Amino acid sequence: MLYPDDVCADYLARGLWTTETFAEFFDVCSDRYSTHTALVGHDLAGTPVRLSYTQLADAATAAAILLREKGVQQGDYVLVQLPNVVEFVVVIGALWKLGARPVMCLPAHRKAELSHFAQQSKARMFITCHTWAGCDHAALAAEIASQVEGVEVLVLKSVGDLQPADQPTNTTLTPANVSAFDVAFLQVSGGTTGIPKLIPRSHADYLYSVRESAKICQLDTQTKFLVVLPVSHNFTMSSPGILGVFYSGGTVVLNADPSPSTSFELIASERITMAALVPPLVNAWLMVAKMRTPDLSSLRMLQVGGAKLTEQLARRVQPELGCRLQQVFGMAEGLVCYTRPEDSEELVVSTQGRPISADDEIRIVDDHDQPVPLGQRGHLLTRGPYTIRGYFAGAAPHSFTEDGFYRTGDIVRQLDSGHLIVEGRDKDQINRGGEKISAEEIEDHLIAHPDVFDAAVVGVPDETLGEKCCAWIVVTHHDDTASAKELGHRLRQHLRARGVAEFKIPDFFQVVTAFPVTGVGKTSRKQLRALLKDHSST
Ligand code: AMP
Ligand code: DBH
Repeated sequence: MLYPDDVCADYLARGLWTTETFAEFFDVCSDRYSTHTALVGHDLAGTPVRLSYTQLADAATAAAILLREKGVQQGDYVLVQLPNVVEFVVVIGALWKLGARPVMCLPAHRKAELSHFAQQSKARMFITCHTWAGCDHAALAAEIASQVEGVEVLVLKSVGDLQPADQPTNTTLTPANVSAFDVAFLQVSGGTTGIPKLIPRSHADYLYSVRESAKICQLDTQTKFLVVLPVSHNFTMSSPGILGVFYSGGTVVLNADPSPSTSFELIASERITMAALVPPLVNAWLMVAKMRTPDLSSLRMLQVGGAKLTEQLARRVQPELGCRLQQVFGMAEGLVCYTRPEDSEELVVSTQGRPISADDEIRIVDDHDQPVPLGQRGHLLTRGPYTIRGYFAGAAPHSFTEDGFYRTGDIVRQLDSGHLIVEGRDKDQINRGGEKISAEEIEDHLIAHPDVFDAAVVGVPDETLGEKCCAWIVVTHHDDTASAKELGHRLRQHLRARGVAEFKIPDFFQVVTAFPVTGVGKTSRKQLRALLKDHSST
């Protein structure tokens, strides 16, 4: 069990949690909203698709039968790496119907991340597509399958591939005997340690956050939600995301192309009411909106999260896009904070919102885990009805306190109203426009190169992305003839060859003969990073 028994019993007794599983959740939604449009988008072949709740449920049932024929069983982990296409929703619905567990890979993940996820989860299958956005995902999946025992590959070309060849006459599936307190799927973490971590989320905890999020965001059957960020990301899935929309009977519109103009066309043609973005995309939307004056009259709420939104950008959203802003500060590990529709303009532009639930326990502490006075900056620790108590397979135990609080790695301060302001972070992570990069992970890859004696990866401020990534390198043999540019080129190729996701490849390389040492002469990587961060930003 993911949460202690007494905690499960308490959340259940108080009605926060229910025993509903995702399979039941999908059935309830399709019964309740049957003919209403659930999903609009394209399939992998580029064919436009519109599915009602009943049609989506039927497609998921058919896909479940197909996947069962291909050997997927209850409890199996299945890597799913798909862009924003209808197949993604059909596949996860199918897996849940079987009581199997999707592993929510991002399209940007490459060999290094995917093989780790496959190994860790002992995945049964890897479901992906052919070439998408220049990446041959089928080849990638084949490579993973050749390295990790027991992984079958299923490459989809269109939504039709999810229909079994002979549709059995009795298409009902035996409901899987699944506990709502058990793992429903694995989210993936941006990570701060050498390897990205898998995040086990249960049916009960996740669906609780989905129901509460849908209420907070006032979703209903009229909601039309535009998905621009990767659909498998925790923000897009659950805050309130596609699941919140399905719970409320609204319509999910998938955009497979993140360019602002495509989004603007969809907002106008589908009468979109809500969209979710990371800060750099807000910037892009504001720029293009100025030039093109699109029809955004249906858009009521623009959610922004994943990285800190500057107050300057936040103030421009309502006047320039004509919709309300909602800041969302969340994490795949659990805790999600929202500014509320009823909050004052000041709170909306200057805070990252307050937690979903009165049962979210927030501790803001100093370096010795002692609480700081209200209003002062400190490390954010949290525990509650939808925050994990541990990573998959017990990884990174130090990310949790003995009494089960998750150490978020964020530095925050809290206002009397409960709203949090994200002031910085204490984790070795770079947040590149919402995409998280573990410094240690990239350093480990760099150090494996023969020319690299030592490496330290730090974030440098960037106007558009918030931060970019800079790798400081001490070379093994200093060679005056080889320029930093050449070395940077070699190291980029080295990282790509090791299968590191493109967004994690440093934007800049700096070559030095030795790393500076701190006042006390220590050269721990953590201190080095702090020191180099100062150098990089001056
Ligand atoms: P992950 O644990 O990979 O899901 O990433 C979650 C992290 O993203 C949080 O711990 C924050 O560091 C960062 N984050 C998410 N939303 C915001 C936001 N609205 N403002 C600032 N940082 C954010
Ligand atoms: O960055 C995140 O991981 C995130 C941001 C907003 C998240 O997981 C969420 C909302 O649920």
